[in-house]
Amino acid sequence: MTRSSNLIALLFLGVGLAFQAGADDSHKHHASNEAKPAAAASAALTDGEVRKMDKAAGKVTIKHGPMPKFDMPAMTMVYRVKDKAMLEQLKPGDKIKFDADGVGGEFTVLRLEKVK
Ligand SMILES: [Cu+2]
Repeated sequence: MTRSSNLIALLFLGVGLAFQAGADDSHKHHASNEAKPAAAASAALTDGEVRKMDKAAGKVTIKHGPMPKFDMPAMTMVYRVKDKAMLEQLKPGDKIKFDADGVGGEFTVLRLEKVK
């Protein structure tokens, strides 16, 4: 009799813990959502120099500095741009700072600032 009442007590304890775990999960989820913008904002921009643009294709060739994010040394390479309008302000030789990411398997410039 004592054993079975202990078992019932344990079952209740178990249910209580399950409820608590559920509450904790939603809290964590909320917290990680809040952390996202901070991580994006802290992403460093990479230095680069525009070599040439292909406005029709929405691509730009950039001679860029090291990109630790991609484990990439300094090099010259072609990037797709997120928005073709980003190319309107550029001309070969422009110094820029930019952020890129892999989008659909292609390195894509998400953000670009001219350096004066
Ligand atoms: Cu590169």
